[in-house]
Order: sequence, then structure tokens, then C-alpha cells
Amino acid sequence: MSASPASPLVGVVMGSRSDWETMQHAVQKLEALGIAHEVRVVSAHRTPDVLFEYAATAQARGLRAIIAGAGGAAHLPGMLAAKTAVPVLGVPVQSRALNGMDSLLSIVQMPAGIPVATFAIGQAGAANAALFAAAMLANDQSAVAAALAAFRQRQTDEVAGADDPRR
Ligand code: RP5
Repeated sequence: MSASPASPLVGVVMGSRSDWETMQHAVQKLEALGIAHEVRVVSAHRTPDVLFEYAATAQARGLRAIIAGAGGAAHLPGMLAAKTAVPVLGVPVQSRALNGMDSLLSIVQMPAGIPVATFAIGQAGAANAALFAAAMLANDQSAVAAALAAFRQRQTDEVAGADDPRR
């Protein structure tokens, strides 16, 4: 496990090391916003006991959100959500066979009762899951609220400063 020095508020988990190419975009956003986080590979089908342990201890360890990325038959986010009260933000990883449609439908189609917030397939979803976790934390953490507002302002300024696509 890699963790930022402060006690992690956000857990970033993924079903395989092969998901890192996608999930690194969530981690980059958390780092840019100064949000303490941890990163782990937790596979629902290859390491189910690790998944249960991770979910069962998440709240007591202080996690406020779990960003979970998986591809294919992507049951990791739903299984985590079934085992913890910590909000789970699901990121569908783009699969080779079905371009991530399988991942998306596996994550988004949770039966009523156990919610998983589901984001776009791939890099955009990973980045937005981190920004969403930041927005949740910003409700009671003024430093995160300020960092998020600054990020959004920079983004606005970048578009406004280059609004002629020919240049
Ligand atoms: C899922 O299977 C993972 O989340 C990954 O997206 C997919 C493929 O995993 P690997 O075979 O690359 O390890 O569990």
C-alpha cells in the first residue's frame, strides 16, 4: 500500500494492477488538491478476503470515500459498498473486449438498497470520481473547498484564455 503521510481520507482501490493506467488519474487529482489518500489493488474475485477486510475496516480507519475502479465483470465497487457504510464511487475501466460497456453496466446497475455512485468509463471517470470525493470532503474541510474552487477557477481561466480554436 502506498499512502500519503497524513491519515488517508480517500481510498483508491482497483481490481488489478492493469487498472492503474486509468486510476492514476484519480490519484493525480487527489494529489493536486492535497487530499490524503491511499492506493491499493484489491480484487473481488482473486483476493475476496482482502476485499472484505478492506471494506470492514474502512470506516474505523477514517476513510470518508472509496474510489473503486474495475473492468469487465466489475463487481469490486458493489461488493465494497455491500460491506461498508463509506460512500463508494465506482469507475468503470475500459475493457479490451467490450470497451468498458461491461464495466459500466456492472457498476451502475446496482439493485435498490446498496448504492454505488458511478462515473464515466475510463480516465474521465477516474478524474471526476476524485473531484466528487473532494466535493464531499469540502462540506466540512475548508482547505479542500479552497483547493477545489481554485482548480475550477484555473480550468475556467484556461478555456477563457484560449477560446479561439485556430490559435
Ligand atoms: C478486473 O479484471 C480488473 O479490474 C481489470 O480491469 C480486469 C482485467 O484484469 P487483469 O486480467 O488485467 O489483471 O478484475
